[in-house]
Amino acid sequence: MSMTVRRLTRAATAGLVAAAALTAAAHSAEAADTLGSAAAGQGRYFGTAVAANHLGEADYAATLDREFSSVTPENEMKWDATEPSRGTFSFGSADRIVDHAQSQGMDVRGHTLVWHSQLPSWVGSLGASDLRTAMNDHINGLMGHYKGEIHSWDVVNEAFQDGGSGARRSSPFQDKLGNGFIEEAFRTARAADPAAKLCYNDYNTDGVNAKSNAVYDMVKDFKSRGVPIDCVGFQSHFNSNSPVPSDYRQNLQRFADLGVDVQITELDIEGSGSAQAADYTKVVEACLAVSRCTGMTVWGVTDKYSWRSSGTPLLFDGNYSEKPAYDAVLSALGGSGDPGDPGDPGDGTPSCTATYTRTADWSSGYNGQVTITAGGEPISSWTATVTLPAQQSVSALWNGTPAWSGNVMTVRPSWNGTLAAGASTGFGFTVAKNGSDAAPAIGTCTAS
Ligand code: G2I
Repeated sequence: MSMTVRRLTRAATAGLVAAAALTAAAHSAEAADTLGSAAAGQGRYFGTAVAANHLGEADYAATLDREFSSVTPENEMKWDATEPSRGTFSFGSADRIVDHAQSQGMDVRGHTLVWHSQLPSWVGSLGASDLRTAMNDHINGLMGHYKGEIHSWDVVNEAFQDGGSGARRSSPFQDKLGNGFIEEAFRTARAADPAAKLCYNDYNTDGVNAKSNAVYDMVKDFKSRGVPIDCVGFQSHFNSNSPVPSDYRQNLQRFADLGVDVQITELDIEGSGSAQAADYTKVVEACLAVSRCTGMTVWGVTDKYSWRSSGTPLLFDGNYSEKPAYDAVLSALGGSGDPGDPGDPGDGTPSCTATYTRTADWSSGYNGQVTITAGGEPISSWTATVTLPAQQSVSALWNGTPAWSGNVMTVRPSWNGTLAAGASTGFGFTVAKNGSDAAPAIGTCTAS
């Protein structure tokens, strides 16, 4: 299909999509038992990052379609994916995500137009004048293709350095075009799709600090000079080294007070159980407390495909079961779990989730650890299965009692069966690889 036809098709479809989104919102007002519908009840969207290559997985698509009202392509709209060589645009994977979202009445966030990372090498080798043209051509190419179909674009991503200086990060754009490249990108973006909200997006700007101060000063300057900017994205990748800041809400509010919307754009919080759930609650409550916080996006559907998968930072585990963090988010959004949903608090049904990490690795073997987390009810026992690749064998196991059937190891508690709601335990094991380095498959956790 030629690009012209594709553009016409995309624009014509956009009208239908708006109608579908309205229907979804009207329907959801009645039963706020999903993230998207509960957030809609608060006038917000609740989105997730999506990878095109997982859309064919039935459980992935079902969870995505049921729970979320917005999607962000995780990698598919980045420069290396969309313009791998100068002037040759490829939209196949991004189109798959946009088409899927539209068929479900979901909105789409565009991520990202100008970023130092996932940048093809040809961009870095251009001289200043060519680079300026290439940057503007890239913005026009993407925004033109998706004109009218993207609710917010991350126009510029991560242009400030980490640490205390508040300085700009070195990149081909910064080094060759100077500070003005950000302003130029926003002006080009406004002309390319006047209906899209234009965001600046960054990480470690979630609390008040030197980096967020520098972004704040830039936004203030843009607003005072009429440079088009509509929103600031706070990525919000949290873990024990970078916890949810105590002044998170205050920081969101000071940006909103400059006259821009704020969005939580890439939320994930490493951890598990009730501690992780409590951190998610803080984030949702902060957004809801700021009227210009228009929506939240988690950076992935399931822990198993997270960029930080070993930190199990998302709302659904590797089996697409709702984690305590899911219940906490739903509840903070004012939604209520379906009493029939295993894992929802108060359903009276014991449940658990099992997540796997390789904790040590050497040429002939490895150690695996399975973390068992109780759902919304206390449990007195749990059962998890570990299916090993055919060649591998287990030489030791601790904190669990194994039973074997072929290469399937069923593990029950040794001393650690009793768990409070949301609490975690786990078992570990040592595997002889015997020539296979593949990971074991962890089955669904059952509890009593
Ligand atoms: O690093 C987390 C995020 C920080 N903010 C900007 C986001 O765009 C960024 O997303 C991550 C994706 O979640 C990863 O999936 O960006 C990474 C790259 O900067 C993505 O990782 C890349 C791998 O590095 C590549 O090896 C891989 O080919 O994903 C690619 C596609 O799977």
